[in-house]
Amino acid sequence: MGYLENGNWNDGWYDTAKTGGRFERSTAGFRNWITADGSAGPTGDGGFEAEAGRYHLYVSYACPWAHRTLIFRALKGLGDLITVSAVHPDMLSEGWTFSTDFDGATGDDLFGFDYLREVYTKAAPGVSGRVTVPILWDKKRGTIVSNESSEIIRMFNTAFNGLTGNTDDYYPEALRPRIDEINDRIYKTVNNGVYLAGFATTQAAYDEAIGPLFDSLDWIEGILEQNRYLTGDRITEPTGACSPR
Ligand SMILES: N[C@@H](CCC(=O)N[C@@H](CS)C(=O)NCC(=O)O)C(=O)O
Repeated sequence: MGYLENGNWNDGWYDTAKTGGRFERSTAGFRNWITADGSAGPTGDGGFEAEAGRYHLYVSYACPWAHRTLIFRALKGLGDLITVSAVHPDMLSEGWTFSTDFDGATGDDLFGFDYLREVYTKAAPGVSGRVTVPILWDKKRGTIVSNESSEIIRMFNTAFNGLTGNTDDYYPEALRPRIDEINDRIYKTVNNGVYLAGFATTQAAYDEAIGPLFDSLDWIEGILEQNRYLTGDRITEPTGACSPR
C-alpha cells in the first residue's frame, strides 16, 4: 500500500494522523469521458471517441469498484470491444502488481509492466496520488481516460451503443432522481462507509462510521424486501447486489 508523489513511489499507509483518525478518500485524478463521437462528456474536454479495440480496462478481482466496471462491460456486450488486464489480488508494499502467480492474474497485456503505478506514470510522469483500480486506458492517445468507476460505468452505459447495438439503459431518465438518491447514500455510508470504519484509527472515527453503515444495510434490506431490485423490478445502476434472494 503506498502512493505516488511527483512520479515517485512512497510506501505508506493512509495518513489519518491529521484527520482525527478518519479515513479521507482522495478524488480520482483522471476524469475524461468517452462519447460516441468524441465530443466532450460531463467531464473532460472530449477527444475520446467510442471505438472497438481502442480501450483497455485494468482491474483487480479483489476490488468492488473494479467489479462494477466488469459487470457493465458484460451487461453492455463490450467484451469484444474492451480488453482487460487483472492485477495480482495482493496489494502490499509495491501497491498493485502484475505478478501472475495467482489464478486470474493476467499480467500487463499492454506494456508488460511489473507494477500498476507504471501505468499511471506512463500517462503522467510526474503524477501524485494513490494508484487505484479500475483504470480505463486509451491505447490510441496513450493515456488514462478515467480512474473513477462511477463514471466508467456511465460511459459504458451509452457510449458504445452504436457499435454494439445494445441500448439497454441502466440509468434511465425517469429513474435518475431515485438512482442518484440511492447511489449517494450507498456511496457515502456503505461503499465508502466500510473504508471509513475499516481504516479508522480512533474509536471516535470508527463510531461515526459504523452506525450509518448498519443503518444503510437495514434500509437496503427494507427496500429489497419489497422489490427484487433497488429501483423496482428491473436492474439499474444500483443493482441490489446485496439482495439475499
Ligand atoms: N474512486 C475510485 C476508487 C477506487 C479504489 O479505491 N480502489 C481501491 C481498490 S478497491 C484501490 O485501488 N486502492 C488502492 C489505494 O488506495 O492505494 C473508483 O471508484 O474508481
